[in-house]
Amino acid sequence: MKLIRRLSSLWACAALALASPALADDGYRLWLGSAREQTSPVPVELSDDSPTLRIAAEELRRALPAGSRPVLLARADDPALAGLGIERQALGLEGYRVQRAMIGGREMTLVTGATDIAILYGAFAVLRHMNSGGDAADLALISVPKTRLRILNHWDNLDGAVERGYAGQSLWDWWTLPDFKHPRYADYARANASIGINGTVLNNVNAKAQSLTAPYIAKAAALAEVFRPYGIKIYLSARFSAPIEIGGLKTADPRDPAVAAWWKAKAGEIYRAIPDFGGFLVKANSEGQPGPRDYGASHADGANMLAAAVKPHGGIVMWRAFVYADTDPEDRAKQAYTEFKPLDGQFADNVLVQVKNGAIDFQPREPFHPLFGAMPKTPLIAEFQITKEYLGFATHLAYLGPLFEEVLDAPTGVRRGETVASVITDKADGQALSGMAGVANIGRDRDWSGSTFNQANWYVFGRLAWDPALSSQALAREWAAQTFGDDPVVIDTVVAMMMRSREAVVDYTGPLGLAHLFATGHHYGPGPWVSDLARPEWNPVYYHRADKQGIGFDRTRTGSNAIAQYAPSIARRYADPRSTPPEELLWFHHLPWDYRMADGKTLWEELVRRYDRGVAEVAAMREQWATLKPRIDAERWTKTDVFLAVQHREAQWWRDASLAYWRSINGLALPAGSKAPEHSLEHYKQMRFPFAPGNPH
Ligand code: GCW
Repeated sequence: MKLIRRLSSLWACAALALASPALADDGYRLWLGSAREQTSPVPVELSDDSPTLRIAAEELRRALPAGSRPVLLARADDPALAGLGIERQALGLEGYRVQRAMIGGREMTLVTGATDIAILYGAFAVLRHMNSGGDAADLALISVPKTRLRILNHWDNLDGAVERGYAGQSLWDWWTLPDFKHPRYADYARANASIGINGTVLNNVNAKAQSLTAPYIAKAAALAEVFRPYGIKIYLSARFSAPIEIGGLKTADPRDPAVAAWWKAKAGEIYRAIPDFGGFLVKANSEGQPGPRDYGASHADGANMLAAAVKPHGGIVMWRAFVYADTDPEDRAKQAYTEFKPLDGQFADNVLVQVKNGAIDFQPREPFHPLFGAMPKTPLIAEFQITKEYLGFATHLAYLGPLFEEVLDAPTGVRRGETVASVITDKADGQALSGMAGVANIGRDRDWSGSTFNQANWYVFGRLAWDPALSSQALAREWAAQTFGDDPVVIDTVVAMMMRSREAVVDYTGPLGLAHLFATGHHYGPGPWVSDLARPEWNPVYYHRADKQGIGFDRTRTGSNAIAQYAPSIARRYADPRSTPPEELLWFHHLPWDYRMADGKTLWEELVRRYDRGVAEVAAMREQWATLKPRIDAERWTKTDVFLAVQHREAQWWRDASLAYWRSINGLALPAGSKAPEHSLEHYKQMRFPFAPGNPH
C-alpha cells in the first residue's frame, strides 16, 4: 500500500514536472514561447519563395495549434488576393494584415503585406496574439509601424566590453567573425524582428576608428548577412577623426575636400561589402569625442559631409544632439538646445538629429527634451536607454515602459496636439525619416539582458518604437503572458509589480525631480555629496544645489532660465512651483526645506516620505514575487527572488545614504516614524566599487 502510494506520488511529481513550471527555464527563449512539438503541423503555404518567407512559415508551423486553418503567406500584390479588397497603399512597406479569407475555394488564414518583411511581422503578430491569450479561430490583425527607423544602439567596444552593459560581454565575437557566425546572431535578429526592430548600430558611439577598417567591415558584413532575412539593417558608429587615424590625412575638417573624398571612398567600400548598409551614427564634440567644432565648423557641416558620402547609396546619418562642453558655463540642461536649435533647416535630407529623451542624461525621471518640437524642419529620432545605467543595472527590477510612455505622451506645447511621439513619427505631410533608438541591454548572458524582467525593457522599446500610442501597461501584459504563460495570477501579479517598479526607483534614488546624484563613474550607488570632479556638471552637487536653506536647481528666470527653451504654455507651467508637477519640482526650482507642498507637508517631510515609499515598494514587490513561487519555474523564480533581495538592500542603502547627507546639510530631524539611517554618512562616502560592470575604462 505504502509502495503504491509512493509510486503514485512519484508519478504525480513526474506529471507535474512535465506540465508545471517546475522545469528550468534559462530565459534564452525570451518572449518567444517554446516551440510546440507538432505531430501534424498546420500547413503553411508560400506564394513565393524567399529566406524571409521561409522563416515566417517556420515560425507559424511551430506555433499554431494543430487543427488550425491552413495559412497562406502572400504579398499584397499577389493575383490570388485580388478581390479581397486589401488596401495595399495603407499598409506601406512594413505594415501587415492577417485575416480569414476564401482562397481558391479554401478557407485560409491569410498573412499579407507589401513586402516579405511585412509578412514576417504579420507572422510574429500571429504568434504574439496566440501567446497572449488570443484565439486562433478569430485572427484579424492589422498594423502599420508609425516610425521608419526602430533601432538598437549597441555601446559595444571592439574588445568585447559593453559600455553601460550589464549582461556580460558583447554579443559580437569580433575575433571569430567573419568566419564563424554564432547561432545567437540569428536568434538575436529573430527576437528583434518579432517586435519590429529594423536596425542595429553594432559599435559604441564612443567609437574606435578601426571599426571602419577593411577587416571590421568584413565582420560587420557577416552579421549583416545573418540579419538581412529578418529585415534588420546594420549601422556603424563613425569616429569623426577617422580620416586622420586610419586615413593618413592631416585633418578631419568637414569643409576640406580631401576629408569629404575620404568619407565618400569609405562609404563606397562599406556599400560594396554591405549593399543595404543603413548609415552612420555619430557622437561628435561630446565628452571628449572629436567633431566638426574642433575646426570651427558646425554640427550641420559635419553631418552633411557624412550624409553626402552615404546619400548615393541610400544611407542616412544619425547625428547625436547629446553635447555639452566643459568650456561652457551654461546650465548643462540648456546646451544641446542652444547648439542645435539654430541649425534647424540646415541639415541634409538624409540626416536625423538624435535627441535623448531628456536634456541631461537618461535619469530615472527627466522632463522631455526641449528640442522635441523646436526643430520642425529636421527629422528627430528619440534616443532612450534600455540598459539601466541609472536604474540599478541588471539587478534592480525597473520596467521602463512607463518612462518611455511618459516622454512619448508629453505635449510639446509648440503646435496643437503635438507630443514627443508625434514629432518622431511619420507625418502625413511628410518628412521621410522618423524613428526611435534604444541603447541596448543585450549581452552574452544566457538570458540576454541579465534578468528576466530586463527582457521586458527590450520588448517594450521595440513595441513602442513600432507604435508609440500603445500602452505600456498593455505591453507589460502582452510580455508577461508570452514570457510566463497564461496563468492569470502570474500575469496580474507580474504586471502590477512592473507598473510600479520604475516609480520605486525614482523614489529611492531621486524623488521630487532630483537627478544625477550617482556616485562617480559606475553610476550605481548614491553620491549626492560628490563635489571633487574636474567638470562642474559631473558633480552631483551641481544638480541638487542643496544648502542649509533649501534644495533644487532653479531653472526659472531667476536661475538658468532653461524653462524658456520650452513652448510658452509649458514654460508657464514650469515657472511656478505651484503648477510644476511634484515629480519635476526640484528639477526646475530651488526651494526652502520648509516649502509647503499642496497637502501641507513640508518639502523635507515629503522628500523623506518618498524615499521611504520607494523602499516599501521594493519590499512589496518581494512579497508579491514570493506568492508566485509555485507558479513559475525554479530557475527564473530564484534569480528574480535573489535580485529583489539585492534591490531591497540597495534601495535601503540609497535612502539611508541620501538622508544622512541631506541631514548633514539641513540639520533637520527626520519626521516622526521615519527610521534613522543605518550607518554614518562617512560610512556611505567610503564605499567603493572599483570593478562595477559597464564602467568605461
Ligand atoms: O549616459 C552617458 C554615459 C556614457 C555615454 C554617454 C553618451 C556612450 O555615462 O557612458 O557614452 O552618456 O550617451 O554618449
